[in-house]
Amino acid sequence: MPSIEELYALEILDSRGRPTVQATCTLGSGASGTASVPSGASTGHAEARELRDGDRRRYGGLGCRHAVANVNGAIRSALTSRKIADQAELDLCLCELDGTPGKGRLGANAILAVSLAFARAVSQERATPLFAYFASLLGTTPQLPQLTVNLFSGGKHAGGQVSIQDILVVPCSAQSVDQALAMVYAVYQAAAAISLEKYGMRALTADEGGLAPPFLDVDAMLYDAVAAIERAGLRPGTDVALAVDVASSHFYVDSNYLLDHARLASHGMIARILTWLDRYPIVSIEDGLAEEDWGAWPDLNTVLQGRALTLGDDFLCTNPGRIRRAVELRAANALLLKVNQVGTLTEAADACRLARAAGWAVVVSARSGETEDNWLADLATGWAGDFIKVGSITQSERLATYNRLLEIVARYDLPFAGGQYEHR
Ligand code: 2PG
Ligand code: MG
Repeated sequence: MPSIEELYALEILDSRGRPTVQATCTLGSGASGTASVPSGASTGHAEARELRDGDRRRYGGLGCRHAVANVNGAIRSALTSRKIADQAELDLCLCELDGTPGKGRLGANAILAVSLAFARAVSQERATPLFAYFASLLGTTPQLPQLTVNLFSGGKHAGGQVSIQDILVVPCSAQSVDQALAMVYAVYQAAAAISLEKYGMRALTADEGGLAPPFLDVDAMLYDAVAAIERAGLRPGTDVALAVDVASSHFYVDSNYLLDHARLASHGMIARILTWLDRYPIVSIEDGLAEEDWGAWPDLNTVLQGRALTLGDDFLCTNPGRIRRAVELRAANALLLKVNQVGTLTEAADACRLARAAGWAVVVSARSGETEDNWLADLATGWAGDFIKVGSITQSERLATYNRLLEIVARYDLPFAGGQYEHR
């Protein structure tokens, strides 16, 4: 049974230059693990609460000194020199110590840093790779995920030149992570060339490294994505399909969707999504409706059935209660899993378990604010995610995760989840 000898946190910066929390956990055996916490920009209302300092003179109020002080103070005092049976006991202790439903007292950022650092330390103590430790939490057989890679960005990740947030490419004919990355590279280069020709844009990128030319509307974005696949010498839908993060909560105003100069009610939004599906090889629609538009989600799920995944991000917030409700209502069939939306590994594992029990697909996702920490690659592999969503292939905070996937491929003989979701 591990005991925590020392806990230490510090404030570091994420890929947007905003503060976040890094923690190191050292066990009685001397094994030690360090982990850093990501942060979102297009966040759901039901997400666990990051603790930010609120002092506008420093990082516009986004400092994490209080969260760090909570790790080095209250959390350290409660946990050091104490035997901890396992991850579930540690995470429960952290939740009880916080005592609020949203983890806003100690901060979900402080709590997750400790939850992850403990996981790394225990995996080191057991001399197992981190993905194997994660797999042991859920009882899964590790598997490498298929990639979904950000190509074009809009919405909150790119200054809102189009309302929707991301068009991603899914290299569905790839037989390995390595082949998938090489295909994505070819499409990304073709997309950069198209952006230069059409919009005179150098490859200036958005928060996650996606290209962000001034598209006129969503159709222009999807059209160029297909053109990039073709220019790369690949077959749209057969070699490379598309996934869309509509992130529609962020343009849902007074029960209407403000999209491409139109004002759409829920059924109008669903009809619009269907026109995209008719024209482009789309295999997944994320947050096609707003997080509070519960009544319309089952209709969306029905019309997408057999054509594309109905993927819930802000809608579900990796929150077991919301997932249960969505399963009952048949409101989705895929979970976007972000550990920091819920705040501990154990609660994220519960969310994953619920989704799997309902027969849903699972997409393990990074945040738009990331660090060089690569634990997400191990999580997606250990929990046998169908897909991983990391962002684009051009920024080191994203490549840390892709490169860790390549390392796992090279060192361990694991199956690859690719090939399951070809466009039909
Ligand atoms: C999303 C994520 C990742 P953010 O909406 O899916 O792309 O963005 O981390 O800003 O919530
Ligand atoms: Mg999203």
